[in-house]
Formats: sequence, structure tokens, C-alpha cells
Amino acid sequence: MTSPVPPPARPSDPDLLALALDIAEEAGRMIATAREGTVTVADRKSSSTDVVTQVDRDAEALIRQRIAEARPDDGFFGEESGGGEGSSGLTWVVDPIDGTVNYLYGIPHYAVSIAVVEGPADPAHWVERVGVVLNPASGETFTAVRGGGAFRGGRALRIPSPPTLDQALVATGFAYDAELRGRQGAAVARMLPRVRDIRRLGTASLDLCNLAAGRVDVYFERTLNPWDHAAGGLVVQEAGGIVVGRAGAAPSRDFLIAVHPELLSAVEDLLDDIEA
Ligand code: LIP
Repeated sequence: MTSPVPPPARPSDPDLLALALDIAEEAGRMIATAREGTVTVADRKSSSTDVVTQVDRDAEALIRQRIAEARPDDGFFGEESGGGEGSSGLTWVVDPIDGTVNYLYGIPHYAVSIAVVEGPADPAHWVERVGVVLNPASGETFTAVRGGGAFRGGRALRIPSPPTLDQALVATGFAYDAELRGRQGAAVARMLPRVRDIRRLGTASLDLCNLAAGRVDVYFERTLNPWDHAAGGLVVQEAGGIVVGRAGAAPSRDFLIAVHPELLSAVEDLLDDIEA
């Protein structure tokens, strides 16, 4: 009687990170090269301003193919091509070009975002294992391994002690839905006199990494998808920050807040006041 074949050994997180980094760098080169040419809108998604380019699609296809070649039993969940369950218990959560509107306009602030999570591609139930956020225009690369810290290039990241909220620099973003965007704009107008200033940079994954690097003190946004924050969220957590929804919930399309733990309750009170 033949003994059952044991499942393939789960790779170490550093090995998963090395693979994710290789794939992000290859996709980053493709994206940067394409940006030297003409980039046009291939299609519109949730609204007339929610656009996708052919480069988004080609980059995701390349990333998905490399993952399937190296890790055929893993699941995949990507912005442009959706998802497929795997048998290994690991899922790759991918945004090939986070900040597509910046990419379309040639604003050098967009990123390849790749995370590997344990469990389903659902922020309420997943455990992020590794994350890579790479800006092909600047070459800046953020990485994190659960329990292994967060890095910008080779430099370890640690969120600095936060200022008081009235001195805080706040990053945020707006939805593709015009009506909601109007309400978000009104809420931000109410917030402005109560913080240092806001930054709207257009790329959630880099907003999260900027928080981890101490470049902003607070980041919050609504209507984000799991691929927008899977990798950047782990970078924040491994740098000593927290990534949550409102009132103790998990981060979701409803709300995501990333901040130093000591500043969370003041931020929640402010969000209540401005009806964000
Ligand atoms: C974008 C996010 C950004 C948000 C945009 C959009 P995309 O992701 O990175 O923070 O404000 O509405 O969701 O669509 O470029 O992948």
C-alpha cells in the first residue's frame, strides 16, 4: 500500500519575499518602459474616471504567469483579472499599477503592489505574510515580512512618535464615485483647520508606506480594495503602526485608517466630528 504524498513544504517567508521582489522588479521594468511611450485608456470600470490602461492588464498577466510558474498551488487575487483559489493555503494579492491615474498622466507616483497572505483574499480574515510596494518611476522599494520588520530599500522603518493631531500631516484620497467624492471633499474641508495639512498623492499603497517612513502622520481613505492595501498595510504594521477600520473593525472598502496606535482615538474622534 503506497503512503500518501505529503503536501509540498511551505516556503519560508524570506523565500516568498525574494520571489515577490523579483516579480515586482520585472513588472516594474515593463511598466516604466511602457511609460516612455504613449499610454492611453483601454477601458473604464466603476465610473468614467475609474480607468484601466493596457499596461495594467499586461503587467498583471506577467505577474500572474510568474507566480503560476513558481508557485502553481497558490491562489491569486488581482485588480484586473480577479482571483483563483489555490490548494496551498497561500494567496497572492496584486495591484499591478496602484495609482493608475497618476500613471496615465505621467505623474511619477504609482506602484506595483504584491502581497502574499495566508487564508482567503479578505482583509477581515487574511494573515499577511510578505509585502512588496515598488515605485517603478523612482525605483523606491518597500518590503515587509510578518515578524521580520519593514524596510525601505535596506533601511529598517519605524513609525516615529506621533505629534498632536493639530500638528499632524494627513494623507487621504477620494472615491471614483462623484457623489461620494463630493461628500469626502466636504468632510476634508471641515478637517483642514484641525490638522497641519493634507496630502492627496493618489496611490494608497505608497500612502501607507509613507506613513511607515514617517513622511505623513495619518492616512485614511474609503472605498479601497484589498489589493490597494494588502502589501502597504503589512509595511505599516511591521513599522509599528496599525491598520484598522472604524470602531475596531478590520480595514475594508467602508474605511481604512493607518496611524501610530497612540493617535488612533484622536483620529476617530476627528472623523466622527467631520462626518467622514
Ligand atoms: C487608487 C488608490 C488611491 C485612490 C484611488 C484608487 P487604483 O487605486 O491607490 O488611493 O484614491 O481612488 O483607488 O485604482 O489606481 O488601483
